Amino acid sequence: MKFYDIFNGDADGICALHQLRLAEPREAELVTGVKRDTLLVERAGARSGDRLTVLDVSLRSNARAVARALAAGAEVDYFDHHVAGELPQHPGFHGHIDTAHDVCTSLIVDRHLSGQFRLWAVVAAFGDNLVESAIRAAQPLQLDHTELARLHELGEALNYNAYGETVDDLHYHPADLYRTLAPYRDPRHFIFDEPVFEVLKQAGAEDLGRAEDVKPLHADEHAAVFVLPDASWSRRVNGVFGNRLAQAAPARAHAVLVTRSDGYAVSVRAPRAQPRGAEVLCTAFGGGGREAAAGINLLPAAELERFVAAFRESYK
Ligand SMILES: [Mn+2]
Repeated sequence: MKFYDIFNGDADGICALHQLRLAEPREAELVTGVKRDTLLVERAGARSGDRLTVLDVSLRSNARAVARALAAGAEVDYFDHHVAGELPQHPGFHGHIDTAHDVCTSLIVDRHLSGQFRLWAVVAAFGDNLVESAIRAAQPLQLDHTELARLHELGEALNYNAYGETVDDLHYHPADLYRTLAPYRDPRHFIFDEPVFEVLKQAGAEDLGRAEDVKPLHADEHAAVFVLPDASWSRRVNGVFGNRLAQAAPARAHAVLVTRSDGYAVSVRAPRAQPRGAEVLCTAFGGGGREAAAGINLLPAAELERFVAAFRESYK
Protein backbone atom coordinates (compact mmCIF):
# COMPACT_ATOMS: atom_id res chain seq x y z
CA MET A 1 0.00 0.00 0.00
CA LYS A 2 1.25 3.41 -1.00
CA PHE A 3 0.36 7.04 -0.39
CA TYR A 4 0.23 9.49 -3.27
CA ASP A 5 -0.07 13.25 -2.89
CA ILE A 6 -1.23 14.56 -6.25
CA PHE A 7 -1.41 18.33 -6.59
CA ASN A 8 -1.42 21.17 -9.07
CA GLY A 9 2.02 22.83 -9.10
CA ASP A 10 0.64 26.32 -8.50
CA ALA A 11 0.26 28.24 -5.23
CA ASP A 12 -3.19 26.81 -4.57
CA GLY A 13 -2.18 23.18 -5.09
CA ILE A 14 0.99 23.49 -3.03
CA CYS A 15 -0.66 25.35 -0.14
CA ALA A 16 -3.58 22.92 -0.11
CA LEU A 17 -1.24 19.96 0.31
CA HIS A 18 0.88 21.84 2.81
CA GLN A 19 -2.09 22.48 5.11
CA LEU A 20 -3.19 18.84 4.95
CA ARG A 21 0.28 17.54 5.74
CA LEU A 22 0.79 19.97 8.60
CA ALA A 23 -2.40 18.53 10.07
CA GLU A 24 -1.60 14.94 9.15
CA PRO A 25 2.06 14.32 8.27
CA ARG A 26 2.53 11.51 5.80
CA GLU A 27 5.34 10.16 3.62
CA ALA A 28 3.85 10.10 0.17
CA GLU A 29 4.98 9.98 -3.42
CA LEU A 30 4.49 13.47 -4.86
CA VAL A 31 2.84 13.77 -8.26
CA THR A 32 2.76 17.30 -9.68
CA GLY A 33 3.77 19.44 -12.65
CA VAL A 34 3.33 22.82 -14.30
CA LYS A 35 0.03 24.62 -13.78
CA ARG A 36 -1.43 23.57 -17.13
CA ASP A 37 -0.51 19.94 -16.48
CA THR A 38 -3.74 18.76 -14.88
CA LEU A 39 -3.88 15.11 -15.97
CA LEU A 40 -2.04 13.97 -12.89
CA VAL A 41 -4.07 11.12 -11.39
CA GLU A 42 -3.23 8.65 -14.16
CA ARG A 43 0.44 9.13 -13.39
CA ALA A 44 0.06 7.54 -9.97
CA GLY A 45 -0.78 4.06 -11.34
CA ALA A 46 -2.83 3.31 -8.21
CA ARG A 47 -3.33 -0.22 -6.88
CA SER A 48 -5.45 -1.92 -4.26
CA GLY A 49 -4.99 -0.41 -0.81
CA ASP A 50 -3.28 2.76 -2.08
CA ARG A 51 -4.47 6.11 -0.78
CA LEU A 52 -4.58 9.05 -3.19
CA THR A 53 -4.97 12.65 -2.12
CA VAL A 54 -5.81 14.81 -5.13
CA LEU A 55 -5.70 18.61 -4.98
CA ASP A 56 -6.61 21.45 -7.32
CA VAL A 57 -6.94 19.55 -10.60
CA SER A 58 -10.39 19.13 -12.12
CA LEU A 59 -12.20 15.87 -11.49
CA ARG A 60 -13.70 16.14 -14.94
CA SER A 61 -10.28 15.84 -16.61
CA ASN A 62 -9.17 13.09 -14.22
CA ALA A 63 -12.47 11.18 -14.08
CA ARG A 64 -11.25 8.11 -15.92
CA ALA A 65 -8.08 7.75 -13.89
CA VAL A 66 -10.05 8.21 -10.65
CA ALA A 67 -12.57 5.55 -11.73
CA ARG A 68 -9.71 3.19 -12.54
CA ALA A 69 -8.05 3.81 -9.16
CA LEU A 70 -11.32 3.18 -7.33
CA ALA A 71 -12.00 0.02 -9.33
CA ALA A 72 -8.50 -1.20 -8.48
CA GLY A 73 -9.34 -0.83 -4.78
CA ALA A 74 -7.62 2.48 -3.94
CA GLU A 75 -9.15 5.21 -1.76
CA VAL A 76 -9.32 8.73 -3.14
CA ASP A 77 -9.57 11.98 -1.18
CA TYR A 78 -10.40 14.73 -3.67
CA PHE A 79 -10.29 18.47 -2.93
CA ASP A 80 -10.97 20.88 -5.76
CA HIS A 81 -12.80 23.99 -6.99
CA HIS A 82 -12.90 23.39 -10.76
CA VAL A 83 -15.98 22.23 -12.64
CA ALA A 84 -16.18 18.56 -11.71
CA GLY A 85 -18.83 16.80 -13.79
CA GLU A 86 -20.45 13.80 -12.15
CA LEU A 87 -18.99 12.65 -8.82
CA PRO A 88 -18.05 8.96 -8.59
CA GLN A 89 -20.57 6.98 -6.53
CA HIS A 90 -18.09 4.74 -4.77
CA PRO A 91 -17.40 4.11 -1.06
CA GLY A 92 -13.68 4.72 -1.67
CA PHE A 93 -14.26 8.23 -3.01
CA HIS A 94 -14.22 11.12 -0.56
CA GLY A 95 -15.00 14.33 -2.41
CA HIS A 96 -14.59 17.89 -1.15
CA ILE A 97 -15.66 19.83 -4.22
CA ASP A 98 -16.89 23.40 -4.20
CA THR A 99 -17.08 25.27 -7.49
CA ALA A 100 -18.14 28.65 -6.06
CA HIS A 101 -16.31 31.43 -7.90
CA ASP A 102 -14.81 32.91 -4.72
CA VAL A 103 -13.34 29.65 -3.41
CA CYS A 104 -10.03 27.95 -4.18
CA THR A 105 -8.83 24.49 -3.18
CA SER A 106 -6.77 25.80 -0.28
CA LEU A 107 -9.86 27.52 1.15
CA ILE A 108 -11.75 24.21 0.88
CA VAL A 109 -8.93 22.50 2.78
CA ASP A 110 -8.91 25.36 5.30
CA ARG A 111 -12.62 24.73 5.91
CA HIS A 112 -11.93 21.00 6.29
CA LEU A 113 -9.23 21.75 8.89
CA SER A 114 -11.29 24.42 10.69
CA GLY A 115 -8.85 27.17 9.81
CA GLN A 116 -5.83 25.64 11.56
CA PHE A 117 -3.34 26.83 8.95
CA ARG A 118 -5.30 29.78 7.65
CA LEU A 119 -2.21 31.82 6.72
CA TRP A 120 -1.35 29.35 3.98
CA ALA A 121 -4.91 29.42 2.68
CA VAL A 122 -4.64 33.21 2.47
CA VAL A 123 -1.40 32.90 0.46
CA ALA A 124 -3.10 30.47 -1.92
CA ALA A 125 -6.20 32.63 -2.40
CA PHE A 126 -3.95 35.53 -3.34
CA GLY A 127 -2.08 33.19 -5.70
CA ASP A 128 -5.34 32.21 -7.42
CA ASN A 129 -6.12 35.93 -7.74
CA LEU A 130 -9.07 35.71 -5.31
CA VAL A 131 -8.04 38.89 -3.60
CA GLU A 132 -11.32 39.55 -1.80
CA SER A 133 -11.56 35.98 -0.54
CA ALA A 134 -7.98 36.19 0.71
CA ILE A 135 -8.64 39.40 2.61
CA ARG A 136 -11.86 37.98 4.07
CA ALA A 137 -10.08 34.79 5.18
CA ALA A 138 -7.32 36.87 6.75
CA GLN A 139 -9.68 39.06 8.77
CA PRO A 140 -9.70 37.04 12.02
CA LEU A 141 -5.89 36.88 11.97
CA GLN A 142 -5.61 40.66 12.41
CA LEU A 143 -2.59 41.07 10.17
CA ASP A 144 -1.30 44.55 9.47
CA HIS A 145 -1.16 45.93 5.92
CA THR A 146 2.49 45.09 5.40
CA GLU A 147 2.01 41.47 6.43
CA LEU A 148 -1.01 41.10 4.18
CA ALA A 149 0.92 42.65 1.28
CA ARG A 150 3.78 40.18 1.82
CA LEU A 151 1.40 37.21 1.79
CA HIS A 152 -0.12 38.60 -1.39
CA GLU A 153 3.32 38.80 -2.99
CA LEU A 154 4.19 35.31 -1.82
CA GLY A 155 0.99 33.93 -3.36
CA GLU A 156 1.80 35.64 -6.65
CA ALA A 157 5.41 34.42 -6.57
CA LEU A 158 4.43 30.78 -5.93
CA ASN A 159 1.81 31.02 -8.63
CA TYR A 160 4.22 32.57 -11.12
CA ASN A 161 6.60 29.65 -10.58
CA ALA A 162 4.03 27.20 -12.00
CA TYR A 163 3.83 28.79 -15.44
CA GLY A 164 5.67 27.08 -18.25
CA GLU A 165 5.23 24.47 -20.93
CA THR A 166 7.16 21.84 -18.97
CA VAL A 167 8.89 21.80 -15.56
CA ASP A 168 12.15 22.61 -17.37
CA ASP A 169 10.81 26.15 -17.86
CA LEU A 170 10.28 26.63 -14.12
CA HIS A 171 12.69 28.07 -11.56
CA TYR A 172 11.74 25.38 -9.03
CA HIS A 173 10.15 22.01 -9.61
CA PRO A 174 6.82 22.27 -7.76
CA ALA A 175 7.65 19.16 -5.71
CA ASP A 176 10.91 20.80 -4.54
CA LEU A 177 9.09 24.03 -3.81
CA TYR A 178 6.60 22.10 -1.69
CA ARG A 179 9.40 20.32 0.19
CA THR A 180 11.11 23.67 0.86
CA LEU A 181 8.05 25.18 2.50
CA ALA A 182 6.86 21.96 4.18
CA PRO A 183 8.68 22.68 7.49
CA TYR A 184 7.03 26.11 7.88
CA ARG A 185 3.80 26.51 9.79
CA ASP A 186 3.95 30.26 9.21
CA PRO A 187 4.52 31.70 5.71
CA ARG A 188 6.03 34.83 7.24
CA HIS A 189 8.91 32.71 8.54
CA PHE A 190 9.24 31.04 5.16
CA ILE A 191 9.51 34.46 3.50
CA PHE A 192 12.18 35.50 5.95
CA ASP A 193 14.25 32.29 6.18
CA GLU A 194 14.30 30.99 2.61
CA PRO A 195 15.69 32.68 -0.50
CA VAL A 196 12.82 31.32 -2.61
CA PHE A 197 10.54 34.31 -2.23
CA GLU A 198 13.14 36.89 -3.27
CA VAL A 199 14.41 34.70 -6.12
CA LEU A 200 10.93 34.29 -7.57
CA LYS A 201 9.98 37.91 -7.07
CA GLN A 202 13.08 39.11 -8.86
CA ALA A 203 12.82 36.55 -11.64
CA GLY A 204 9.19 37.48 -12.21
CA ALA A 205 10.07 41.15 -12.51
CA GLU A 206 12.88 40.31 -14.95
CA ASP A 207 10.60 38.19 -17.15
CA LEU A 208 8.01 40.95 -17.21
CA GLY A 209 10.65 43.52 -18.09
CA ARG A 210 11.70 41.43 -21.09
CA ALA A 211 8.09 41.08 -22.25
CA GLU A 212 7.51 44.80 -21.94
CA ASP A 213 10.45 45.42 -24.26
CA VAL A 214 8.71 43.49 -27.05
CA LYS A 215 7.21 45.79 -29.67
CA PRO A 216 3.64 44.87 -30.65
CA LEU A 217 3.11 43.23 -34.02
CA HIS A 218 -0.05 45.28 -34.25
CA ALA A 219 -1.58 47.85 -31.90
CA ASP A 220 -4.44 50.30 -32.14
CA GLU A 221 -7.02 51.47 -29.63
CA HIS A 222 -9.20 48.34 -30.11
CA ALA A 223 -6.73 45.51 -30.38
CA ALA A 224 -3.07 44.66 -29.86
CA VAL A 225 -0.99 41.60 -30.78
CA PHE A 226 2.32 40.69 -29.16
CA VAL A 227 4.61 37.88 -30.28
CA LEU A 228 7.05 36.61 -27.65
CA PRO A 229 10.11 34.57 -28.67
CA ASP A 230 10.58 30.81 -28.23
CA ALA A 231 12.15 31.00 -24.75
CA SER A 232 11.48 29.74 -21.24
CA TRP A 233 10.86 33.27 -19.96
CA SER A 234 8.12 33.79 -22.58
CA ARG A 235 6.35 30.62 -21.49
CA ARG A 236 6.62 31.65 -17.83
CA VAL A 237 5.46 35.23 -18.19
CA ASN A 238 2.84 35.23 -20.92
CA GLY A 239 -0.12 34.91 -18.53
CA VAL A 240 1.07 37.66 -16.22
CA PHE A 241 1.98 39.83 -19.20
CA GLY A 242 -1.52 39.38 -20.65
CA ASN A 243 -3.06 40.40 -17.32
CA ARG A 244 -0.90 43.50 -17.18
CA LEU A 245 -1.88 44.51 -20.70
CA ALA A 246 -5.56 44.03 -19.91
CA GLN A 247 -5.29 46.13 -16.77
CA ALA A 248 -3.41 48.91 -18.52
CA ALA A 249 -5.85 49.11 -21.46
CA PRO A 250 -9.25 47.78 -20.36
CA ALA A 251 -11.01 48.87 -23.56
CA ARG A 252 -8.60 46.96 -25.79
CA ALA A 253 -8.47 43.26 -26.75
CA HIS A 254 -5.08 41.53 -26.46
CA ALA A 255 -3.52 38.53 -28.12
CA VAL A 256 -0.24 37.25 -26.74
CA LEU A 257 1.52 34.70 -28.92
CA VAL A 258 4.43 32.60 -27.78
CA THR A 259 6.60 31.29 -30.58
CA ARG A 260 7.05 27.50 -30.75
CA SER A 261 9.17 25.47 -33.14
CA ASP A 262 6.07 24.72 -35.25
CA GLY A 263 4.07 27.93 -34.88
CA TYR A 264 2.56 29.80 -31.94
CA ALA A 265 0.70 29.21 -28.70
CA VAL A 266 -1.97 31.91 -28.53
CA SER A 267 -3.89 33.45 -25.66
CA VAL A 268 -6.61 35.97 -26.34
CA ARG A 269 -8.22 38.29 -23.82
CA ALA A 270 -11.33 40.19 -24.79
CA PRO A 271 -11.50 43.83 -23.63
CA ARG A 272 -12.20 43.92 -19.90
CA ALA A 273 -14.81 46.58 -20.57
CA GLN A 274 -16.61 44.22 -22.97
CA PRO A 275 -15.48 40.67 -22.25
CA ARG A 276 -16.80 38.79 -25.29
CA GLY A 277 -15.75 37.03 -28.46
CA ALA A 278 -12.54 35.27 -27.41
CA GLU A 279 -14.00 31.78 -27.52
CA VAL A 280 -15.57 32.09 -30.97
CA LEU A 281 -12.35 33.47 -32.41
CA CYS A 282 -10.10 30.79 -30.91
CA THR A 283 -12.49 27.93 -31.72
CA ALA A 284 -12.28 28.95 -35.39
CA PHE A 285 -8.54 28.20 -35.17
CA GLY A 286 -8.85 24.90 -33.34
CA GLY A 287 -8.65 26.34 -29.85
CA GLY A 288 -11.19 26.98 -27.12
CA GLY A 289 -11.90 28.68 -23.81
CA ARG A 290 -14.35 31.20 -22.42
CA GLU A 291 -16.04 34.32 -23.80
CA ALA A 292 -13.60 36.58 -21.99
CA ALA A 293 -10.39 34.61 -22.42
CA ALA A 294 -9.49 31.78 -24.73
CA GLY A 295 -6.50 30.17 -26.40
CA ILE A 296 -5.07 28.15 -29.24
CA ASN A 297 -2.52 25.48 -28.37
CA LEU A 298 -0.91 25.52 -31.77
CA LEU A 299 -1.43 28.12 -34.45
CA PRO A 300 0.65 26.98 -37.45
CA ALA A 301 3.16 29.63 -38.51
CA ALA A 302 1.46 29.95 -41.92
CA GLU A 303 -1.82 30.92 -40.22
CA LEU A 304 -0.41 33.95 -38.41
CA GLU A 305 -1.62 36.58 -40.88
CA ARG A 306 -5.08 35.07 -41.12
CA PHE A 307 -5.32 34.96 -37.32
CA VAL A 308 -4.27 38.59 -36.87
CA ALA A 309 -6.82 39.67 -39.47
CA ALA A 310 -9.60 37.67 -37.76
CA PHE A 311 -8.60 39.01 -34.35
CA ARG A 312 -8.71 42.61 -35.60
CA GLU A 313 -12.03 41.96 -37.29
CA SER A 314 -13.48 40.62 -34.00
CA TYR A 315 -12.42 43.71 -32.10
CA LYS A 316 -12.72 46.85 -34.18
MN1 LIG B 1 -6.76 26.63 -7.78
